Amino acid sequence: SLIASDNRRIVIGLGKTGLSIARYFSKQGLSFAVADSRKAPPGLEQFQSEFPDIELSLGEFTADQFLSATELVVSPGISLADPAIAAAKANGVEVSGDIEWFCREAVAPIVAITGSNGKSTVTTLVGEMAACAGRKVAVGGNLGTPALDLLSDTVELYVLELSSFQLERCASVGAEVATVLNVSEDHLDHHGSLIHYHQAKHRIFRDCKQVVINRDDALSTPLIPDDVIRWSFGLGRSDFRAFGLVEKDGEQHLALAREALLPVAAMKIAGSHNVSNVLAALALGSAVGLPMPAMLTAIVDFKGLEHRCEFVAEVSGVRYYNDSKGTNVGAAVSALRGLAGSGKVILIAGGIGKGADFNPLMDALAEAGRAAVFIGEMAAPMMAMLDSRIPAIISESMFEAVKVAANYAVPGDVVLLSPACASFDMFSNYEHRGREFSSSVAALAGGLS
Ligand code: UMA
Ligand code: ADP
Repeated sequence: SLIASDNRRIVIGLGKTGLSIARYFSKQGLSFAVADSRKAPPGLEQFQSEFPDIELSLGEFTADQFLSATELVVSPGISLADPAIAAAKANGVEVSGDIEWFCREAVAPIVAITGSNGKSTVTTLVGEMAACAGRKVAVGGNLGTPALDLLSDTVELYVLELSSFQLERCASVGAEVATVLNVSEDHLDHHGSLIHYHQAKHRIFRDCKQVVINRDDALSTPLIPDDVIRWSFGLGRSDFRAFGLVEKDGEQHLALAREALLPVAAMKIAGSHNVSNVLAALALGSAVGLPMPAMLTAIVDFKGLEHRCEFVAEVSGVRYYNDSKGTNVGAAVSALRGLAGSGKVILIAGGIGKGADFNPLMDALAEAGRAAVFIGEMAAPMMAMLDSRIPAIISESMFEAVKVAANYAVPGDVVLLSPACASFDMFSNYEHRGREFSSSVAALAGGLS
């Protein structure tokens, strides 16, 4: 399975990203080989039909496999700590990723978005704002279409969601405007510590022209030269180039400087974290010159994404929300606090814990929760950490969890699935988990009616 020595550039990984890199290199006339540690990677069939003549190596990487390469272009799902990759790197082999190649090639301005939570929501909304303004916009990256597949001469604006894995293998982004929306613990099993994760995210600011800073999260503030233009957002007062909230006619409004722009109540997406996301999108859109009326129209029309604090149904006076994409502690805490209104929340949480500290979630639960239902690998540890501060129970299936949660709820309450964990112990992915939740709610509603 050794790569022939005349193939000095090796694409590692044959998923969506690997395929997009292969397409780009072959279009550019650059020679390359491909390696994937799996025997049957998802992109295999597609690759063999598009590139029958390109050398491919499948199966576990070996220490000497990459040593004679000049460059490894590594997919985001493969750790740079992989022994074979680390050995090559230590030997002077260059390591890059798809975003590095994209940024070298892209001509149109790039809006680059990262952060622990809210990336997909903000990326999608900025894309819709640009479309609403009549710009030819391409939206992708960690969200949906791999960046290299977006490259086109007709694109006027790129809006990219970038993960810490994509950023850690990109030397320079050179975005027109970049933001780290917020930083809370996630993927610590991979990055090892919050500092490494923070460093990976802040690479997004390299060589950017403008930045957007979250005034409510000090960890989002970049160390950058003074000539870089700064915009900001936060739930406090607005100011010059600073989006925030003001009260007008007894109502909260989104605002820029001293100007009220839109009542918060006009937004369709729920929770204070989503107010923050909308203000971030306004700041990013303003930085690339999108007209305010188009941005506000896009906000009013925006229904949010599936599995993100998505309203499912109201049954017997209890509202059910699917936040299956709440896969870390910060996300679940903000969903819980954001949706707790007049009633209390019955939270369904648990799954694979990724090495996080769950105490902040237990504290939020003790304040805003009526009860908790825990599922998956983290169920027993979460039960112990909650320490009987509110009623809690462990459930073996999503349907049972929803049934138990419904029993705890009283009219006016919210039942929220926001697991704070990855889903792979019980489900194929977060979408599967969210669908199981929604269908359980539907079954429950059917049984009651
Ligand atoms: N893998 C191997 N051996 C290999 C290569 C990959 O076992 O040689 C495994 C990885 O460990 C991983 C899986 O295959 O479990 C997929 O890895 P990949 O790098 O081939 O992934 P792609 O299909 O190219 O998808 C990636 C992003 N996936 C990851 O970062 C894990 C997608 O984000 C992204 O949409 C896509 O590129 C296009 O840019 C997904 C994601 O879950 C949605 N991202 C994480 C998140 O949002 O939290 C970071
Ligand atoms: P990402 O792409 O970063 O995972 P999403 O927009 O898909 O972000 O939202 C994922 C989850 O993160 C949501 O379901 C919600 O629980 C939480 N969330 C969204 N926006 C924020 C925010 N601004 N701050 C904290 N948590 C958030």
